[in-house]
Amino acid sequence: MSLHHKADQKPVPRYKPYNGPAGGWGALRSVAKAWVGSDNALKNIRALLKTNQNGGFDCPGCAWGDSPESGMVKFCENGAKAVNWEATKRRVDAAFFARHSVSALLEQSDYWLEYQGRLTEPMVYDAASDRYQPIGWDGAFALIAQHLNALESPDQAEFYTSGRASNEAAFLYQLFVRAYGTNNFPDCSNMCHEASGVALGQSVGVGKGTVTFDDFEHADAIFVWGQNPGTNHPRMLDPLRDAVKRGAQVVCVNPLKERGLERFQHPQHALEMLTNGDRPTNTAYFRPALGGDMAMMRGMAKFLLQWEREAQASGEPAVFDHAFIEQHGHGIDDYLAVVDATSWEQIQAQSGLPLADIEQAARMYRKAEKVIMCWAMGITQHRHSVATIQEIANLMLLRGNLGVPGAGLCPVRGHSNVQGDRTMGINERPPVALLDAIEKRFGFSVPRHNGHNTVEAIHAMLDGRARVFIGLGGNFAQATPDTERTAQALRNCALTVQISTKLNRSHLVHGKQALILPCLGRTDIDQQGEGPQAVTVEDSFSMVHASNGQLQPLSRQMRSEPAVVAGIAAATLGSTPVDWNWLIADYGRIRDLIADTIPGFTDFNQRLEHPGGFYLGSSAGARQWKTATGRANFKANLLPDSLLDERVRASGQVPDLIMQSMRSHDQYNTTIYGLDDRYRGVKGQRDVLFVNEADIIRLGFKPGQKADIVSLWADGHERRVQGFTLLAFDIPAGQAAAYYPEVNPLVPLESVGDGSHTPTSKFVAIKLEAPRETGRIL
Ligand SMILES: Nc1nc2c(c(=O)[nH]1)N[C@H]1C(S)=C(S)[C@@H](COP(=O)(O)OP(=O)(O)OC[C@H]3O[C@@H](n4cnc5c(=O)[nH]c(N)nc54)[C@H](O)[C@@H]3O)O[C@H]1N2
Ligand SMILES: Nc1nc2c(c(=O)[nH]1)N[C@H]1C(S)=C(S)[C@@H](COP(=O)(O)OP(=O)(O)OC[C@H]3O[C@@H](n4cnc5c(=O)[nH]c(N)nc54)[C@H](O)[C@@H]3O)O[C@H]1N2
Ligand SMILES: [Mo]
Repeated sequence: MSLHHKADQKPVPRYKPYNGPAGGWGALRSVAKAWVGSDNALKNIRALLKTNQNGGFDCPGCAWGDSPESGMVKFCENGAKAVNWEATKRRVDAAFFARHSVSALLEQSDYWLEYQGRLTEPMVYDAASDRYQPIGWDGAFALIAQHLNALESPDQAEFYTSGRASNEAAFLYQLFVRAYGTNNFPDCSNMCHEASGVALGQSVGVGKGTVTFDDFEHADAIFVWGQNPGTNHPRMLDPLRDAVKRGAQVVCVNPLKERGLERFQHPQHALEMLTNGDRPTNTAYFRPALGGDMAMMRGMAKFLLQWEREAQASGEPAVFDHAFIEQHGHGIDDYLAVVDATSWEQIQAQSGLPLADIEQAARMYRKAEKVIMCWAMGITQHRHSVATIQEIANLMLLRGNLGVPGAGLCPVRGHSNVQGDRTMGINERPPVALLDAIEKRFGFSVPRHNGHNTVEAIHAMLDGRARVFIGLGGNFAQATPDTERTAQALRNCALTVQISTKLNRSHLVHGKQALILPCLGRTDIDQQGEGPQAVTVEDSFSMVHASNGQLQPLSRQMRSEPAVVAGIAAATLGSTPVDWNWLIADYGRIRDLIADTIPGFTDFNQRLEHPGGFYLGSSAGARQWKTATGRANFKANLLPDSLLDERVRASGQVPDLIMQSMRSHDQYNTTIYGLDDRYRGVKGQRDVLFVNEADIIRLGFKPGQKADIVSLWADGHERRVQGFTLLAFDIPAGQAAAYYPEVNPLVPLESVGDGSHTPTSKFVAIKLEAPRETGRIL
């Protein structure tokens, strides 16, 4: 049960298909339990009522936006869990660390670690006692400065960011790091929507989505590719359901029948709840092979081309939007040539779909005047993700589905401010214009060479090329691939610093010296010299708005993220290029600097006063193309020859299954709220592998048995996780699914997206073996 039982009680694992709709009574029941379970019920109810309302705080859950006009209280079951999790009364303080050595804590599960509560005071690792001990803030800042200033080159330090950091924190952080002298900004986005940024930048000149909340009310069709909004973006179910209600098509493409995409009941609609009525959230559902989406899209393009030619021959209205293509497009001939050259056989084999399905999807796309395409991790975490996302753009350009109300591209972001962090300059490959603007405004010469992304940072730490790691949020040790090698990378460091709200494995897998710096979260009141401060965030629709903490912080020793960054900066650089501590007294001063350097933020402080915030705009959404050609580019990518990487084939073994890693309903990334996954029918367990029953039998096992999972990659490393229970599940043959982060040890560090460097978390070639300890129980 979410948060209800203590993390150290052992639950009984169960597995039984879930028959209810998504949302609904099940969600309310789960939230009620979370409230009671956090020991802080009243406080949390007050907090929730303030979430995503003007004057309240931005939900620390996902990056889905809300209509700025509506005053409705907007929160969802999983947003409620996120708020509740942060607003706990439990504390991890000096007494806690005195009780537990780091080696003892390493034996605990991730679930147990985070459940212990909020970090409340700065701590430093003491090797002699293998314990964290208290340290003053000044001492902590001095230690960091000493390490940073001792490095031979600033490029020997890595500065990680997770996507909860506010715009103010992120802006200060990048300013400090660049003034220090490096662009080493590995961030969670490198493991998330990086491919969307790279692909769309080349196709339409901007790495963000082009739609706003209102567009969903005007679309004739909404495609949802590789996304599970019922769990990860529950507030998105409303517009999907409304779309179905008014007769629009909602087309879901997902190998798993995700409950939220099938039926949804709104927990805040009294009538629906009472009658137990639920409404469909989709009108068609296609279940491709893992990584088969691009082939499906290419098939759709091939049908469109065929119909376009037929229309031309018969004089019927055109299928393509010729006026748009003429005025805005570039490269259509090359693109149509590769569409022609792609064989139906390859399309069918790689997509895993019958041609009739692809034809139906193509018809639905053609029939709709205005189309929105949404996607998330099922699309972005593959080797050919950049090409796949460019194929989405190609399809949309063919029919001019860009820059008109009700149509456009919608990469649905993950962390609540991951998009804003990039806008603020958290970017290891920074655009020249950004660097020029910083140089001009602050008068120091910025580093011009590219820095490390997440995977490059791990390699650098493994090889000893990087020796200091600083994490502004997140859980680097668990979120990254190839867990054992990443752990080694962190342990190689001279110093690791984690700026965090909660205890996690990254505090335990540390460098020779290590610091834990406890910070305020989104829900906490942020009191500074000039009064309580608001921070700002940007959602998936490029809306920027303020977030005001509402709850009294648990401890006076916690500091805000901007204050921590300023402290590190002042200790390392003194008062250059800015007076860091003066900025912290009033974040409006940081926003003035943002207004001076980041495009779109002119008069930042004044515009924030508008209720609901302001829209940054989208150049592609306005049909302005900031690409090399100055036009919207059709990208002529070939389908991959084989979805299987050469290095898998070179292992000499044939995979038993291809596995994706995904989120359960009771987690936020590496934060585990509970051991259940309600919509998939799983209770009290996470070490499970979802497999088709026929495959379980074919591989010589029985449903419910345990197996070890080994991944294939020809580099001499063994990658294994042990004792996973095989669940017979409604999943296409040949596929498997398991939970992130439990299976991260299986993702090879070298298995990354072309052009995105994103670990291929949705495509891992695996074999099943009888459990090592026990032998096969047959
Ligand atoms: N409650 C909650 N909310 C969250 C998060 C959380 O952990 N918990 N995480 C946040 C973050 S950082 C992110 S990035 C988002 C993630 O949001 P999602 O992208 O929805 O997250 P995943 O669980 O990784 O789900 C991937 C979905 O893609 C499908 N899929 C996998 N492989 C393929 C494929 O090859 N093709 C297709 N078509 N589908 C595929 C899976 O079956 C699954 O439904 O959510 C954000 N919101
Ligand atoms: N196998 C596999 N791996 C994946 C994925 C996958 O689908 N499969 N998904 C990837 C994706 S999409 C992402 S985004 C990454 C996520 O990677 P991260 O962002 O690094 O991981 P999180 O689990 O979100 O980080 C949780 C920690 O952040 C800290 N925290 C929470 N709130 C705050 C705050 O307000 N401030 C600060 N300073 N700290 C805070 C807490 O200490 C908590 O323990 O993981 C990636 N890894
Ligand atoms: Mo993400």
